[in-house]
Amino acid sequence: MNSISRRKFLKITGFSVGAAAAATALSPMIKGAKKINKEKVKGIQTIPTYCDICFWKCGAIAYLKDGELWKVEGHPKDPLSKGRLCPRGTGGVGAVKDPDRLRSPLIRTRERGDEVWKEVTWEEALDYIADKMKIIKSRYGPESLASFSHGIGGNFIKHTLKAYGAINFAAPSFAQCRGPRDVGFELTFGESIGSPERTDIENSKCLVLIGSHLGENMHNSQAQEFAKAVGNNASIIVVDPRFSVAASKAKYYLPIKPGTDLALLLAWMNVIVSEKLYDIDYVTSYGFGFEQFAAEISNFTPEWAYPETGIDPELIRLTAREMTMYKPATLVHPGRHTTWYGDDAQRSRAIALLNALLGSWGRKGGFFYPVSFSLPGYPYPPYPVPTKEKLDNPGKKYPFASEELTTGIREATISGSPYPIKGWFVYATNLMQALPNEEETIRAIQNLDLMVVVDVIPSEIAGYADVVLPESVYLERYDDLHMSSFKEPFVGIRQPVIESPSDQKPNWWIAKKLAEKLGLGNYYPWNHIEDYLNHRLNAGGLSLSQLKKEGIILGQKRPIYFEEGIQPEFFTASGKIEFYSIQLQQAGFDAVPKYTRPQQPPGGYYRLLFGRSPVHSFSRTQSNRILMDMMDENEVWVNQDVAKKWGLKNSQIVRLKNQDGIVSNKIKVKVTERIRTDCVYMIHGFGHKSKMLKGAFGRGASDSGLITKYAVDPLMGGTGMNVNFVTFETGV
Ligand SMILES: Nc1nc2c(c(=O)[nH]1)N[C@H]1C(S)=C(S)[C@@H](COP(=O)(O)OP(=O)(O)OC[C@H]3O[C@@H](n4cnc5c(=O)[nH]c(N)nc54)[C@H](O)[C@@H]3O)O[C@H]1N2
Ligand SMILES: Nc1nc2c(c(=O)[nH]1)N[C@H]1C(S)=C(S)[C@@H](COP(=O)(O)OP(=O)(O)OC[C@H]3O[C@@H](n4cnc5c(=O)[nH]c(N)nc54)[C@H](O)[C@@H]3O)O[C@H]1N2
Ligand code: SF4
Ligand SMILES: [Mo]
Repeated sequence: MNSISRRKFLKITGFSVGAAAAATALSPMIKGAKKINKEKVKGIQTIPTYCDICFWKCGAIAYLKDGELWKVEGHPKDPLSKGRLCPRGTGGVGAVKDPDRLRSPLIRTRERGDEVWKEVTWEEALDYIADKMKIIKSRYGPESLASFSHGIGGNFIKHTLKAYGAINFAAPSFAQCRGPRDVGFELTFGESIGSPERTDIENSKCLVLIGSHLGENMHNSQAQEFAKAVGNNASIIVVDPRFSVAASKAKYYLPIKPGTDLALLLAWMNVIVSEKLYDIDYVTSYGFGFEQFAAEISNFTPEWAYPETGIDPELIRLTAREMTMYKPATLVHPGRHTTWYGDDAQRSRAIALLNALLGSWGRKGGFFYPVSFSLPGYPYPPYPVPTKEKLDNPGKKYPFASEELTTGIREATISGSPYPIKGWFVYATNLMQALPNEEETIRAIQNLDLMVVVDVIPSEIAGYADVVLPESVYLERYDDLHMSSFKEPFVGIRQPVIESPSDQKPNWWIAKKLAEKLGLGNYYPWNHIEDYLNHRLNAGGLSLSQLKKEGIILGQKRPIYFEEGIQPEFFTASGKIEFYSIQLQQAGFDAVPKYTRPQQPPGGYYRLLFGRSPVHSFSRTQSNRILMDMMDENEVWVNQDVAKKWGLKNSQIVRLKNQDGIVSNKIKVKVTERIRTDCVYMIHGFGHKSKMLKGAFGRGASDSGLITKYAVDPLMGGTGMNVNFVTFETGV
């Protein structure tokens, strides 16, 4: 542990006991996990790699003891992990030994969704897929095969599909996650936030968290930097209908009425502008349309916002002034999972504008300018020229969508318009849990001639596949080079630490073999991924053997703030920070964000909110036995007054029923003062329906199942999912 003690770090997670227990629970060796060369080396071996339990990609060091996988720790040289993994990364070794893992390729023998399979060889599985892909290409054209993937592991699969002629690719990280935020910031500063986020939390003197539940949201660097900021006595302001772990560290906690954040943001800006507390030099030098903006927000006083948000006008004034006291080292965190209410890109734009008033963009303690290592791509032959356009956003219905829309591809698959989609190739994304309205996803799948899923466990989406391909987990494989943009440039490697226990294969092998079967072998001029990696590294004067040994190679540090010499440059239409957006106005949207009151729950119903557990990732870790030991089901948080009204006791088992009559699995009630009376809250990712996922099946309830309704963001097509209401069924 460097700058902060492990104890303090765990404390920030709000999971001190459990996470500490995880660290000790790891000591027993993971039996059956073979080491990479067959004869067992006595003693301790260390092999650097990077974590894949979530998409943060922390640099890690895997330890083998007498040839058996023992534990994984953070890589001290890695700018993201700084030598420490989060509880999920530490428990990542449990993914290797998950008894529910997929072991061999499977072909469906009954209806889609029945989960009845025959085991086949890789030859049979890939021949089956290649034959169907050839038929789709000849009947409909290669554009009619769409692909969904999430994470770096999808790179080679995408390469094969692009070589085949596919053009429709999407990930849930845009329309179900950070899309609105990135669009809101692009429209304002001309650049997006990116992942890992360009937020300089550790140097913030005042940190404003709007929903961002850092400490439960365990993105490692952010959680560590948050611990640092707390340690430095930064002033923390948390806005959340639920008293989160972050709220427990806050100087000011604002228990906002869900869905009204835009009203609060407008009122904060109203105070800052009317009291002339903004960074006048910054706004004058870099701002565009400030006068019009100031005029538009002049009516949105704290008194106006009070009945909307439930936040006392004096508290709004106090917190607005607090932010300006520390400017420009005040960071209003842009959030990440921002698909909430359908007005999300405009809410994110309001967050961007508030930061602009505080002068935090490009400044220390605000938003830094990320830097990255750069290596040329592998020189492949060009991909075929498409004859059709992408179909996820026909006619630019969502004019500001800057990435592809998963839900757009789903819609086109259902309607067959603008052209039919006949195949889905799904890599590492559990669409049944990630997309809202599961029934629509099933309807789309029923229109397909081919549905392939590459996964490590039998997820819900795998249950709907024609062919399931079992992948080696991250500790058993190579992946592409890791060169995220962050505070300093670096290149990291993922390399096999142990062998796969059964017939699982890495994505690069699957992608290359499939390409060969499709007659596209010329797109893989290399024999083994090591040749590919070495080729790319050599182009930058590095070598694979060096990177395999060191795990991380750092590049030259470069300036990341205006103060350090970064030239302020804004890639917006006006070349300035757009307080007033002519682009939005011309497209028929509000040039300055406006607030619309969200629909309220009917009597006896509560808004369904959801978030993260510090010890799980989405719907992917619930069968990991080490992480299960810390949390094996979710609970529904219910305010104590609401519980009283319904006669609910702590740990009582209920079902939740939503506005459309959908009823959840059984779930335990957590009676608490820590949430408002108009909403309930649960951790996402539980309530698995896949029978083959024995460890997680039926444990807890699924928020995804209850999200039948969603509000589409008119600017960029994101799916706001906080618009569902639930009531209790107690007679269970
Ligand atoms: N209801 C609801 N929906 C949500 C969210 C929510 O909170 N609630 N969150 C949204 C957000 S923010 C995001 S980013 C998305 C996330 O959406 P996804 O990225 O789809 O997340 P998961 O549900 O974990 O699905 C990941 C899948 O990849 C598989 N997998 C894990 N490791 C590997 C591997 O090494 N190789 C392969 N081939 N497969 C692997 C897992 O078993 C799992 O089936 O979901 C979004 N949707
Ligand atoms: N441990 C762990 N960490 C993760 C992940 C994981 O799976 N596991 N996933 C990662 C990913 S991809 C993402 S996108 C992030 C998601 O994490 P974040 O972006 O931090 O948070 P959200 O999921 O948007 O929001 C959840 C919080 O918002 C609050 N909230 C709900 N409605 C409202 C509202 O109307 N107003 C306000 N102000 N607050 C509201 C909830 O009470 C909750 O505290 O987490 C990342 N970190
Ligand atoms: S944040 Fe945690 S789970 Fe995600 S990559 Fe880092 S250590 Fe792994
Ligand atoms: Mo996300």
